[in-house]
Amino acid sequence: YEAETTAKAAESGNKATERFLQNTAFANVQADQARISRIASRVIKAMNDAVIEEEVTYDEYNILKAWLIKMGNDGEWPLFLDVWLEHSVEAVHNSAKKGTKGTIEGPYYVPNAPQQNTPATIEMRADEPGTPLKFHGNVTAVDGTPLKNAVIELWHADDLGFYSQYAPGLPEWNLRGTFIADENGYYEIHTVQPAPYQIPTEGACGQLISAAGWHAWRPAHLHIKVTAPGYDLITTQLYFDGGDYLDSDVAGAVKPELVLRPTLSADGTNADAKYDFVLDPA
Ligand code: MBD
Ligand code: FE
Repeated sequence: YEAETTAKAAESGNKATERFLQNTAFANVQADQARISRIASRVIKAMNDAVIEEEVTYDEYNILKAWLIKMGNDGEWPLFLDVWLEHSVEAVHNSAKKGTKGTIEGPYYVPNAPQQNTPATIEMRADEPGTPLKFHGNVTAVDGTPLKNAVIELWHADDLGFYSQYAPGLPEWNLRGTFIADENGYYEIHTVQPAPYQIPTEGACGQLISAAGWHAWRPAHLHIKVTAPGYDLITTQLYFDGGDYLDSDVAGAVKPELVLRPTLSADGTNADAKYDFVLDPA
């Protein structure tokens, strides 16, 4: 798996940027001039307040300019925004939901992953490293109705912390799939446990992290989108109890309701994690 370890910030960053720009879902949002003025003024004021209160120098101002230019050159705007801002957007978006908690999507979702009925095994290499994980549970509505044929999209990093399509040397759909629950809303997906994920260190985001003395890690996580006809789509992530960085996720996206407590087989080689999803009506 040597090739994966050569993943470069600019490679994954530029792919995330390209992919994002292909997504035109927001292209027709109507501009509300008063709202734009209000929000833009607040953001500009927050930056000016920081400069005045911290007595920012010209040297520091020029470092900021160079760093923002690097952010674009590295293609890391999606990474920067998803790590340090998306969690607040998600909080607003899901504030009225009663079902399963959402959390951020992050920069590495790819739509239209190969679809299978469950029980199913996600696409992986014949010699895929990592602890085999049986991930299963029920999908219901908030009123308890089982949601037959619910659709579960799952994507996650491999045992070395790399995502297919964003790190070199991985099959296109490795550890990505779309799964259809059965007629009782039960799903069962066989995969491997992901490793914690480290934000690319040599790009603009990594530069900030090391300059500030922070760490660049996210706890190991599964990314999931769940929906069913007539129900809201929820985008979320699931984490692993006892794993590293659960209390210090660089992206601030961990919620206690989203932590799995897998059981291990008697010989310790296989993990089993059950999680029930609950959807809000559309
Ligand atoms: C990830 O895998 C991720 O989930 C987020 C939020 C940011 C960067 C990489
Ligand atoms: Fe992720």
